[in-house]
Amino acid sequence: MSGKPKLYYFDGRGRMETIRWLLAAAGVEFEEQFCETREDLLKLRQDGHLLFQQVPMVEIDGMKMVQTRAILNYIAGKYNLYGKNLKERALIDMYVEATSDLNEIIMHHPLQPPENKAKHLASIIEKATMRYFPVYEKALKDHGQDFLVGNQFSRADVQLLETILMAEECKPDILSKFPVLQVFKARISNIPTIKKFLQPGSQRKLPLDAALIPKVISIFNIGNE
Ligand code: P9H
Repeated sequence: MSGKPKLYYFDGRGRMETIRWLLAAAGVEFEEQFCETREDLLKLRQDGHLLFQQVPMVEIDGMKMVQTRAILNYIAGKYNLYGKNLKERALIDMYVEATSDLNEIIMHHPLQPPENKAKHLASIIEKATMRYFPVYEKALKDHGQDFLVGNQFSRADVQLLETILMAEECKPDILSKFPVLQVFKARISNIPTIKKFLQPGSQRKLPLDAALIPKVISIFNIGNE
């Protein structure tokens, strides 16, 4: 074991991408083992590596962690991205649970049947612009600080930036009515660790595309569970 965290998932975003973002933002190098086939997933199960028979799984500090939120909480705590006290953590949790809700909708968009794509995209844009982004725009405007919580960099900033970029892939001008978020996006994107992760050639994954979708469907037996 190299001491670096090792991530077990398929070679794409899905539920592992936010974990990649948080490790990258913390400046932590990590290794990856990709499930290319269903056999790869079944092998991880047979070898007893998956507590609930599911990935993402992250080997870190001698643990085989599963459950995305549990993994994110551990990384945020370990690398001081979780606020200075319980109240800040509470606010961070409210913010990241909301970005996760929007992220969850966006990450499933590529897996939508063609006849449902347009409606699903419309709901992404509606929720982003009417429910979630107005909250972050107001919070940043009201306190005028560089970061969402406690005037210091936290997982809330990382996960909001990730979700903003995913939403912009759905609708490039989705931030047109959010001037403060536009400035926030530029500021957080220029943090050295994140700037490096946004460079081509990093371990950041591309959106699920036509080539990868059938592979994901076969690995996880989607639709035949
Ligand atoms: N609570 C792939 C692409 C986009 C979105 C989701 C899945 C849930 C957590 C095998 N893992 C399709 O559903 C694949 C979870 C973890 C847990 C899995 C099975 C998923 C996907 C792969 N499915 O937050 O970690 O749903 O292992 O038998 O359940 S990810």
